Amino acid sequence: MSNLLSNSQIVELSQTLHQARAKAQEIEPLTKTYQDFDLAEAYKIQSDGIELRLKEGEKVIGYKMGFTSKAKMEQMGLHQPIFGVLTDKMQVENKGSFPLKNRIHPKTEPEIYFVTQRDLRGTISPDEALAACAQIGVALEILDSRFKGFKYFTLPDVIADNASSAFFVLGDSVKPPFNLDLTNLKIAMHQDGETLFAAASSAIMGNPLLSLCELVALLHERGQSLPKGSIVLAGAATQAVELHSGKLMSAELEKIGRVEFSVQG
Ligand code: OOG
Ligand code: MG
Repeated sequence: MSNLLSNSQIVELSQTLHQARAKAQEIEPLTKTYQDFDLAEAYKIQSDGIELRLKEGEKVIGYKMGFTSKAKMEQMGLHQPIFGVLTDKMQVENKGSFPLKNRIHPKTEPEIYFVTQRDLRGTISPDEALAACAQIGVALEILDSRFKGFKYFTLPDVIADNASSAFFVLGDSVKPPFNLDLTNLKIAMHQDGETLFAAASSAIMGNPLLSLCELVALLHERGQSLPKGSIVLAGAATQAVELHSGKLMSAELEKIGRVEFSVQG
């Protein structure tokens, strides 16, 4: 790790983000008010922030990938895959309601998710990734950046902010044996039944399984593996949209099913 930040600065920044989330108060991007830092330091701020949540009783249950499709890269102006950590407290029930109270500026986006049934480490192929899946399903991720106006411009900022993670809803899924071509499934997001965005699953790195491989590689770079039983969000295939009170948000993934939640004011 390089030394742009001291350990105490890393701790301070993770606490600043933790407080911003707890109080639902947006802050300026860290690199704007503070100073530049690198990707390794950004992941350290992220994991210190997760430690703060674990101390409050939360449990890590998986990971989410970000910027794995062109639509997302272009929406946010950043072009390299990143990951964030998912905890049990972030999960919202399928068909449940999501209150806007105590949120900053939440958005939702359609995702494909995996649940793994064996530990994964190092460099793996899409076939190995598929063989390690116990479930493949459709999800809606609910993002809520801690940064002003949902704008941050740099990868270190968004990585430190746990890749804008806030909540996620897991919907229908299928179990092995998988008779699916994962590169060619239609995925669409709707608001009150009206389609907002649709894409092919190949929008995610050409094959969403490559996003799972990329996560395992990114974890390996940090000396970590992906434990069996992890939930993994592969990254949105389309842009994200803002949430509005009273709306029913849903996503459909061809051959797999549906996920939905309603937004409460
Ligand atoms: C960062 C998170 C990106 C995805 O699916 O690409 C992400 C953001 O959009 O602020 O979750
Ligand atoms: Mg996402």
